[in-house]
This record gives sequence, structure tokens and C-alpha cells, in this order.
Amino acid sequence: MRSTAWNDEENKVLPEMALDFMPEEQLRELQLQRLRATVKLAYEKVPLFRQRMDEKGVKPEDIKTLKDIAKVPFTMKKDLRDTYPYGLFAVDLSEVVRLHASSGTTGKPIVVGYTKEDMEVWASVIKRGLLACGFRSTDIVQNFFGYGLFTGGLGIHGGFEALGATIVPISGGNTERQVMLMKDFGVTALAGTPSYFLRIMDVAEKMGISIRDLGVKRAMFGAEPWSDGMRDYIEEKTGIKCYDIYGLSEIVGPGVGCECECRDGMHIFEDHFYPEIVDPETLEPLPDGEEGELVLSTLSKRAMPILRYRTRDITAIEKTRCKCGRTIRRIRRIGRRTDDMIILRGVNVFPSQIETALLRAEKILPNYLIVLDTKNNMDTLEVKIEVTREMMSDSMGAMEKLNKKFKQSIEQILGVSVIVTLCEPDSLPKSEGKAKRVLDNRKRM
Ligand code: DLL
Repeated sequence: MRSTAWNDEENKVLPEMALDFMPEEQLRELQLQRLRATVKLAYEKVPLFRQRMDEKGVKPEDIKTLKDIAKVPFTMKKDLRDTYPYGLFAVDLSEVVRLHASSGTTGKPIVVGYTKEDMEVWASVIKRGLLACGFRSTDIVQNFFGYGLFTGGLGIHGGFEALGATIVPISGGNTERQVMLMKDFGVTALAGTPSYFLRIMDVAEKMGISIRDLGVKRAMFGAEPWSDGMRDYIEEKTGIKCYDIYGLSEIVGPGVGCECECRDGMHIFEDHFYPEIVDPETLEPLPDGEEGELVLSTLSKRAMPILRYRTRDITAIEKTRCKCGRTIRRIRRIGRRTDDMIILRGVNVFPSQIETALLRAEKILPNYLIVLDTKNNMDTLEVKIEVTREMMSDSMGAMEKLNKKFKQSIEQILGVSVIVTLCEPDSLPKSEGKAKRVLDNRKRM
């Protein structure tokens, strides 16, 4: 049996943790130094960055203060798609030790790469977040973020491993087994998407197991928006203290920012990621305290430095210092985006991907509607497809075959299971101007 004793003194002096409390002046100096090195690396090694900066007449030497970052052009998801798969890499592939991928806006994913040092930084920022939220090396952690190309599973895994915790790398799915292992393995901590945990709670109840009576103390949730109401609901029902972790594949994956014990916004690990808030319309930088689109630059990434990435996430940088004393700034929890990306059970889905899938299946684009719902505490995605007269058939078999073809094509592109419902011609709402393709009936607490 592991000892549950935790030596606070020992862990406070961990060098990574001390970085959260660096004197502000020193932090800004470090950021500037790293920003300059990153801009130089990107300019010298990545043709897209060089071309964009040349077009604006900006040279790496022009970055003299942190404010000069505003001179640097933005990067967008489309840039990662257009340079698929390795066009933004700044090092030789022989130095890349890991690839991950996330949904692009069409059929192709976007690809990200890491050097050995990038992997160490990634694990260290997550470890700092875990420590800040009270997770300890004595924890037995059930990690139900998906393992694979998604950054969630393996990323969080690396953070817990760096912490020295015992990891149960169960990944997502097989819900009854999740409940069984949680009980049998004496799990004390969880990591995963909050929406999937609601499903686990439901199944546990059906199995007659009370999660409250198991030894789980803490959960690290993220990868999708979840409200304070949802946190209260989970905490009241299970007694588990829940924390929020933020990140995105383009920047590193989970661990760009994380809450601390105060749970009053997410601290950005500013020594590795530089946050800005811009007006999503004018793209002008906004002062701390004002809400806008979060823009992030990497400060230490070598395999794939990213300059001023437009995350599409809406938030604000808090003006005040957190009660915990950390000098790294916080962003408000994220509830919405400026684009049409849907996050379904932690997986990013764009309506345009569904269009690609429909086109691929039948070579024409029928009218369609995406309906999101919550059934048995699990979020579902239904694609209602209006069959055209040419597709219509009196034979049940032919219609079932058509349904299967659409379903397979969509699932292949999205990587999540969907429900396909074929509808009569002219039965779905027609667009009047901007098509409203998504009906979100999900229960949000
Ligand atoms: O979701 C990385 C991650 C994995 C974060 C595990 C936290 C935990 P992507 O698949 O690239 O990466 O999706 C990134 O997900 O731009 C946000 O819109 C959303 N998102 C991520 N974390 C949160 C969060 C991972 N804590 C996109 N709250 C981001 C709200 C979040 N939205």
C-alpha cells in the first residue's frame, strides 16, 4: 500500500513549481528572450513564417520588447492544414520523437510534432498544473482521456508520470469497466472529459456503485467547455473536487493553462506560452481584463514553434494577481468560441467535415442538419440528411445501405460515432441567408 503522506516542503522547492512564482520582472525578461529566439527560429526554418513576415516587412531583430509581438503576423488553423503534414516543422524529422493530430476543418487532420525537449516541457507544465491543484505522487490516477493521436490521453499521461503518480491508462470507453477499475484499483484521482464522467456516473448508479464511497478525491477535467454549474453538480453528487485544465494541439495539447487550488481562472504557463487577447473583429490587442479572442505564441517549442495562433477561444486575461500568489497570469474559464467548431465528447468536429463526408459518400451535397443532444448523460450527434429524389428508393434495403454509407463516411472523418437519420425530401428547414446547420439541444448545467 502506498503511503498517503505528502511532504509539502519537499514539493514546494521543486524547480518547476518555483517557476509559477517567479518575480514578474524576471518572468517578462525570460519571455522576451524566448520570444526573440522563437521568432528567429520560425523565420529561419519555416518558409510560411518567413514569407508572412517578409510580406509585412518584419524581421526577427524588430522584436525588441514584448509589445513588439503585435508586429508578428497571426497563424490560423488553415495554415496548419495548408502545410499538411510537416510544413511548419522547424527541425529535421529525425529530431521529432512524437506526432499528434487533431481535426482540421475538412477531411485532413492537422499534425503537430515534438522534440524530446518539447516532450519534457509538455510533461513539466502539466505536472505544475497538477501540483497546483493538489494532485500528488501518491495518487492512483484513472486517465480516461482518449489515447492515440488526440493530445489528451498521452499528454496528461506524461504529466502524471512526471509527477510520479500511478497511472491507470484506461483511455475512453467501456464504461462499466471504468467503474469496476475505479473501485478495484483504489483510484484516488481522475482525468478526462467532464461530459464522459457524467456518463460514468450514470453507469455507476445503474451498477449500484456509489462513486462517493470510493476513494476518489480529485479530478482534472478539460478539452471541452464545462460550466461552474456542471462542476457543482458533479461535486455535490460524488464529493470529488474538480479542476479545469486547458490546452490545444496547435500549441502543445493539455497544459497551456490550468487552475490552482483557488479555482479562480486558469494560470497560463507563461514561461512557455505567451498569451494575448485581441478583438476578434479588428484583431487589435486588448488590455488585461477585457474579453476577446485568445492568441497564443509558443516560447520554447523547437519542433513546431507557433507565432500568434488565433485559438478562436473567447476569454479574458485577469488583471489581478491570484490569491495563491502565482505571478503567472490567469485566463477566465472558456465557455465559447468564435467559430462553428463543435466539441463532442472531447473531440473537435466542424460542420464542414460532415459536408466533406457527405460529398465523399454520394458525390452530391444533400441538405442536412446536425442535431446535438444528451441521452443517458452522454452527448450525441445526429446528422439528419434530406434524401434527394434521385437517392429515394422504395426498397428498405437500399435505404438502409445508403444510411450505412453516410454513417461510415462521417465516422471515418470525425473519428466519433454518430447517428444518421434519412429524411424525406424538403422536410428540413431551408436556409434563409446563413444556413443554420447545428441545433444544440445538449443539456448544459
Ligand atoms: O482538447 C487539448 C486538451 C486535452 C486540453 C485534454 C485539456 C485536456 P484540441 O483537441 O486541439 O486539444 O482542442 C482544443 O478545445 O481550443 C478549446 O476550444 C477546447 N478546450 C480545451 N480545453 C478546454 C477547457 C485539446 N478546459 C480546443 N475548457 C480549444 C474549455 C477547452 N474548452
